[in-house]
Amino acid sequence: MSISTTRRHAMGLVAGAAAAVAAGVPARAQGKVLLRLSAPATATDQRALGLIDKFGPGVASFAEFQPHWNATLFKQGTEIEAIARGNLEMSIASAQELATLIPAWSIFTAGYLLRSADHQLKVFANPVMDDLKKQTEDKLGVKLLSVMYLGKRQINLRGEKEVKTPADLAGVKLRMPPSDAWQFLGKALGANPLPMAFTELYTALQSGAIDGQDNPLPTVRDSKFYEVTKQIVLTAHLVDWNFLTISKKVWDKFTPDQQKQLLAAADAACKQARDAQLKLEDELVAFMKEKGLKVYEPDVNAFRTHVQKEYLASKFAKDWPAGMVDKINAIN
Ligand code: KDO
Repeated sequence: MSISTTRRHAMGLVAGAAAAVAAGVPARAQGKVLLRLSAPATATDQRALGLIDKFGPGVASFAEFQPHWNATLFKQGTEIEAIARGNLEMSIASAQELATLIPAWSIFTAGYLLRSADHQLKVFANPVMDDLKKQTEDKLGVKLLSVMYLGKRQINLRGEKEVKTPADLAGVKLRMPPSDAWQFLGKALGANPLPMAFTELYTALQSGAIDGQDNPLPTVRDSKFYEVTKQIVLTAHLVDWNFLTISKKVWDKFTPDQQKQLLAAADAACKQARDAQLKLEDELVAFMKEKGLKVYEPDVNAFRTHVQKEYLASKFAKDWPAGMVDKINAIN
């Protein structure tokens, strides 16, 4: 039985696409590489806007950037595994999720270590990070392209009781993202931590299933948590960062020039997001007060002392490379 030309052509396309996928590189029309990114961030978050405005266009000549926001493609914390299985090309990773796979990353889940967006950039570019980056590439098959400033994490509560020290958080059901390192941070703050995905947060605050959460002010505004909470406690307990990541297998298939363009586009996207987040952090205390929230300045030294004591006595500190805390503190 003869096979029609159309069918033969279609079978040729399928075979070609299958070969490309087998090589671990998603096939695309016009020879562009598909770069699917999955993240729990919303499409209006500054990190998303930076990637849409700068990263996608910056690599458009050889790749198709396809972002999936609100964890609609992969659940928060499962993206690294999806990349390892070849089902995803990019993610916005946190040190806390990397720490579940490479324990030494937990050094960056410790409160009050990173001091500012500028300190983050200098630490990320410092040789002190080389071994962690190499382990992440070699063991997880993930390359860190650039650092994303998430912001200063503050405590955001449904209750009205003023919080001055960690003792005031005793018994408070504080949602933290789902991983050991995150849960420990909640405990180190003095609260009763509960694991919950970011996408469930608004409803849980609205229903009272939790007493509060922690996130930078831009996130509190972007996800409208101010509608279902009553106060912000300016602990600034973690100057938080994420990493724009790409599958090492996909990265290795690009030419040196394409890799240069990927890095430049990643840095441009992260710079746009960082500048926007910093501007918002300056403006949003007034915004939260206008929305009727109390904004308290706690005894930050009491929080810093308590959190650092808890971490240094914890199992996490045993996984930290010798001398790394001092090296990070010495970066100015
Ligand atoms: C969160 O779940 O609270 C968190 O802030 C953790 C971050 O690492 C990051 O995943 C962030 O959520 C999402 O990007 C949503 O902003």
